[in-house]
Amino acid sequence: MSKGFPKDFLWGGAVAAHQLEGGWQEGSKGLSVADVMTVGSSTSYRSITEGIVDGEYYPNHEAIDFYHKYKEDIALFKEMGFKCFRTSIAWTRIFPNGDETEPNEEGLQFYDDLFDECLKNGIEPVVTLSHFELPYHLVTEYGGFRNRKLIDFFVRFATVCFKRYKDKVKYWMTFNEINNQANYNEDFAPFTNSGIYYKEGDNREEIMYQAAHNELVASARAVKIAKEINPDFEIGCMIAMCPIYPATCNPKDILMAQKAMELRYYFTDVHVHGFYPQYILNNWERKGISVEFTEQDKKDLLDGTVDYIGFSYYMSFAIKHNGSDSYYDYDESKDLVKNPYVQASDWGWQIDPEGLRYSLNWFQDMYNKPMFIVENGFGAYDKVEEDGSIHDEYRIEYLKAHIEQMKLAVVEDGVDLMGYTPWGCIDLVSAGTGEMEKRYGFIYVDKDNKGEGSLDRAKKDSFYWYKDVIESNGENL
Ligand code: BGP
Repeated sequence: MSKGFPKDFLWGGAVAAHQLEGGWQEGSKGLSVADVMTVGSSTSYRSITEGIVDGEYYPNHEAIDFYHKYKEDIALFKEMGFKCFRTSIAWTRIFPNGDETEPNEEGLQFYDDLFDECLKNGIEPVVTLSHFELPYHLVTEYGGFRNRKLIDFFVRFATVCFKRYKDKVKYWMTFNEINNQANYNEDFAPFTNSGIYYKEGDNREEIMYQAAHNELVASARAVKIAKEINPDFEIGCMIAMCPIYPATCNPKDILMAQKAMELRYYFTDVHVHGFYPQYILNNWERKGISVEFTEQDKKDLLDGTVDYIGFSYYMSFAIKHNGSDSYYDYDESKDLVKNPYVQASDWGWQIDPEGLRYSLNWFQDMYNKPMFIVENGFGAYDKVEEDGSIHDEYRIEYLKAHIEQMKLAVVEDGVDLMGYTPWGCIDLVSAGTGEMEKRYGFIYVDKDNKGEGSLDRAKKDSFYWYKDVIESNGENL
């Protein structure tokens, strides 16, 4: 039995390009779906259909200006002792419209500089290829990932990145939280990479399955090509993990929870095993869902299985049987219930550290693959005191409780965990709401929800706490 975390455990932090870079029109970057998002999640659908509207505020345009300030920020990550830094490559910096045949050299150069800066500081870059920042042109022109043409566009983008950074980046992930789109009841899911918004009369479920399939095939093809470019690459999938518990021990609730888990996590089966579980195929047949699924797709899925499971963990859910005859007629937005045993954040996210241990064990039991917790964190309002200090003990408490459970999973349960990168290690724009004031960082950034502020950086109490956690390899919590 191990005593603690492995010696080479990858402690670090995670961000996504669109949530912190800014520089939305610099270096010949194109417009992404994130660039048309306003503040307030309810505006997402309008934003995506209307594009840029005069007089509106678009938080990602400047974000926290990491595009110009990255050296300063990486120096702070180094000070905390980061072994790795997870970010994404903005697709629109490399292919501004997404469908060009030649990449944009200025964009490629930016990431060369960024990765060099990380490596110079002893920080290993961990890269997500698609993190909710699809070229907007691919939505307006092609309808997003419902269109199979996007498979080729993604593979081209991925191939360019693998070739260019093959000696700088070892750890990759294809699609961030690919399974978030399972909730097709949202009109437009900014939390997905699919670029899908639904219209009146659409068969949403069918469109979702097709888009998800196209992404899974695109991912598999990219993985296969990546291994040809550099066999030492480690390529993972990225799953949003919110375990769904049965609300009671009523067998109907238990079965409901099991089915809800299947519908939310079958993506992992396809990524890891290279084929669909039978319950999905049966579900398609029963509901008359037709997904274009070629013989070549079958081969590609098998040839492009992932090396590890990257996942985010923020919260857990609970579910009650909804009375319908089929356990497959389930709607996340209606059937989830409040868990009376846990507290929630100001945004209603249920805080459940044990759920992280449960998730690690669940993945281990289901897939027996190495895992990487690439997001975990506490979005909260922070207060800057008169002397400039920021006492975020609630964040420390959240992270400490989660790391404790992660440690139990490693030490007692023996799960295979590669690393831990808390989300939003520096304050950034919220993906779900566009707010700046839903903060996750160890580093405070002076900017508010309206875009006002100096953009100055400041260390929160959690900065010093996390530094000590890393230094002691998770012993001092
Ligand atoms: C995950 C995303 C991130 C991130 C995080 C927190 O779903 O991968 O991009 O933003 O959630 O969510 P939010 O920003 O809405 O608080």
